Amino acid sequence: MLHRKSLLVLCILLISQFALAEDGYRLWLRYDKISNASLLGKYRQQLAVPVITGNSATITAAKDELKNGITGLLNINSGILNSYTSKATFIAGTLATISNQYKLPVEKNALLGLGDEGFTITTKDQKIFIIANTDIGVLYGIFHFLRLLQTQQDITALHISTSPKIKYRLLNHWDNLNRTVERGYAGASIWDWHKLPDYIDKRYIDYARANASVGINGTVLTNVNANATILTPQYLDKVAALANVFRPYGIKVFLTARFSAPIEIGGLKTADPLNDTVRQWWKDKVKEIYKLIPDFGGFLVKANSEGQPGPQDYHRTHADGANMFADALQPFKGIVMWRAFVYSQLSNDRFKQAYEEFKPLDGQFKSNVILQVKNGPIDFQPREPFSPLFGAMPHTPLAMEFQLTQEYLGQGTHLVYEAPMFKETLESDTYEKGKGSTVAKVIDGSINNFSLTAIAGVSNIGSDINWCSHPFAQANWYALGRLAWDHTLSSEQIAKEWLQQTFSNDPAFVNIAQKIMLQSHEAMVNYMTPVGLAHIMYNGHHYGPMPWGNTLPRPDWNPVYYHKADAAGIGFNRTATGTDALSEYKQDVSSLWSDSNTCADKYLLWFHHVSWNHTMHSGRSLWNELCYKYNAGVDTVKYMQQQWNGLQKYVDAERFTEVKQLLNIQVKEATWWRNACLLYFQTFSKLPIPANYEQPDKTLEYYQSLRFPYAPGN
Ligand code: GCV
Repeated sequence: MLHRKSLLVLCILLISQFALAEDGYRLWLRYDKISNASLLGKYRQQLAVPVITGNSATITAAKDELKNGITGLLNINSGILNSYTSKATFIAGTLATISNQYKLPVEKNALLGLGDEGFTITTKDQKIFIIANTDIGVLYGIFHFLRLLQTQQDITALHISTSPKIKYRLLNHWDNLNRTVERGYAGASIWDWHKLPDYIDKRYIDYARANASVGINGTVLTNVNANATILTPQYLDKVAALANVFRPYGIKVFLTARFSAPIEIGGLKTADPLNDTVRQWWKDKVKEIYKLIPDFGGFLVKANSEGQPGPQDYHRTHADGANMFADALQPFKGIVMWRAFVYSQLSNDRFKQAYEEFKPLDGQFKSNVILQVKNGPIDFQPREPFSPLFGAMPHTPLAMEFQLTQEYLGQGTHLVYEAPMFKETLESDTYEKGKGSTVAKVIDGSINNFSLTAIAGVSNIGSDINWCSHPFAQANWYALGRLAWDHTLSSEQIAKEWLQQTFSNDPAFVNIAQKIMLQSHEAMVNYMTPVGLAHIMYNGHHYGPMPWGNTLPRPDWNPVYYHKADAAGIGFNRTATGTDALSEYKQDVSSLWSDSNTCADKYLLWFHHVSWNHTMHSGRSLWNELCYKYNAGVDTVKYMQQQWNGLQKYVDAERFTEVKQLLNIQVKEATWWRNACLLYFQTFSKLPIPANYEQPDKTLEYYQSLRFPYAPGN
C-alpha cells in the first residue's frame, strides 16, 4: 500500500517537473501567462471577442496561433469567430473579406501598397484590425500582434503598417540525406527522410510556425554539397510532404541541384549545360517536381567550388550553367540561386576570386537567376569586410548569404549574437551609385531596381530539443528573419524583443542580458581574430585555433596563407603593392582602407602587412594592440559570465544552468584562443606579452599538440 502511495507521489512529482520543463523547445513562441494584472485586464478586454475572417489552411493556422497565444498569455478561452459581429473587439482578415463586412479603417490604396505579404494593424472605434491583401499577410499580422502582447506593448492605439523589404527570406540547410548536418552543432538533421513522407514529425509544424513568426518564407532543405538522390521520385515524394506542411505558413521549399545529376540519376553521359539532352533532362525533372509541388521555389546551386561539379567541367561559364536551370524553372516562376562562393586557385589571392569569376558575367544571367554571395570575400570569418561583389554587379540581382551556424564563431559552445555582425555588413557603403549605396540597398534591390531580392541564413537548426543547441543561438535564427523582413531594425531592438519573448519581460533581466548579447560578437572577434586577422582556425573541423597550420596541399586552406606573420610583421598586403584586391572595391571604399595609417584597425591585417611596431590608432604598437585585444576578448567573456551569474533569479533553473555551463566553456576556449595565438605570433614578434596581462599557463607546444578527431559538424 505504502509502496503504491509513494509511487503515486513520485509520479506526480515527475509530471509536475515535466510540466515545468524549460527545455527551450518553444523558442520565442512561449505564450506564458502575463503576470502584470492591469495589462492582463486590458488585453483581455481587447481580445474579448476576436474575429478572423476567411477560409483557408493559412487562415486556420492564423486562428490556431491566435487561440494558442491568447489561451496562454491571457488565460482566457475566447472562441475565434469566423465573421464580423458588432461586439467584435479584434478583427483580422484580408482586404476582400473585411471590406465585405465592415467599413475599412484605413485607405484602400495604402493597403494595396502593402503587397502580397504586408499587413496593417490599426485601432479604430476601439477595435483592433489586422488587414492584409492575402491570407499569409493576415498570418504575419497575427504573429506580429502576438509579439506585441508577448513583449507587453500598449495596444490601445495601434497604427502599424509593414511589408518585407526582401522578397525571398530563406534558411539554407546544409543537411545531408543521412541526417548529418555539415557544420551543424545542434544534433542531427530535423528532416527524417527515412520516415517521410508518411510520418510527419510535429517539429515540422513548429519549425514552420517559428519561421513564419519572423517572416521567413522559404527553406532550402538540402546541403549545397548536393546529393542527386534528392531529385529521384522516391525523395521528391518526401519533399512534397514537407512542402504540404509548410504551405499554410507561407514557406516554399527549394532544393539544391547537383550539377551532375543528369549523369548520376539520369543515365546521361554528360551534364554539359549547352547539350540539348541535358537541358531537356532538367526541363523534365523540373516539370516532375512542379507536378508534385506546384509552389516549388527553385534551386540553389554550388558549382565548381570545393570539388562540386559545374559548368566549367565542360568549359562553360557559370552563366551557362545558371541559365540552363533558369530556362527549366522559368515557366513555373521558379528561381535559381547561384552561389558565388568559388575560389579556383588560379589567382594570387582567394579574396579576389569570386569577383574575378563573376564580374565579367554581369548582365549575362537570365532574369530568374540571383547570385548568392557570402557576406565577406573569404568564408564567414568572425569579421570580414563586405564582399567586393556587392557594388560591382549592376545588372545582376545579388542575394546575401549569412551563416547562422557558428562554424567559425565558437561552434556549439559560444554565446555569439550575430545581428551586430549582419548589420555591420548590411550598413557598409559600397558607393555603387555614390554615397549611401549600402550593401542593404544593393540586396533589397533599391540601388539597381531589382524586384528579385533574397537573403539567406545557413541554418543552425538540428534535432536538439532546443533546436539550436546553445539557448542563445536561437536569437540568430530569429534575427535573420527579422532583418530579412526589415534590415533597418537595430540589433538592440531585435535582442530585446527576442529576450522578452524567450526569457522574461523583467527590465532587470532584459537590460543585462541584452548587454551580454550586444558585446558578444566583438568579444569573440577579439579573442579569435582581432585587428583584421582571419582564417586561423584548425584545419578541417575548424574547431579551435591553429595559426601555425601549414600542412594542407592548397596554400589557401592554410592559416599561414592568411596572416603571413614573419619577423618583419603580420598581415596580408592587398594594396597595389600586394595582390591589389582593394581595387575590386569602388575608389571611395578602397581609399578608406588602402593606407595602413588610416585604415580602420578592425580591417588592418586584412589589407596590410605591417611591422610589429606599427603605431595603431590607440597609440599602442601593433604587437601590444594584439595583446590588448586578445585579453580584452577574454575579459569580456569573463564579464559576460559574471553578468549571467547575476541573473539567476530571473531565469528558470534549466536554462540558467545550461547557459552558465556554456559560458564556463567559452571562457576556457577564449583563453585557449588567446594563449595559443599570442604564443605563436610571439615566435615572430619576439616581443614580450606585457606584464599587466595574464600570462599563458601552457606552452605553444602544448597547444600545437591538441587534436580533435571527433569534433562535430565536419
Ligand atoms: C557546405 C566552407 C565550409 C564548408 C561549406 C562551404 C560552402 O568552406 O567549411 O563546409 O560547404 O563553406 O559554403 O559551400
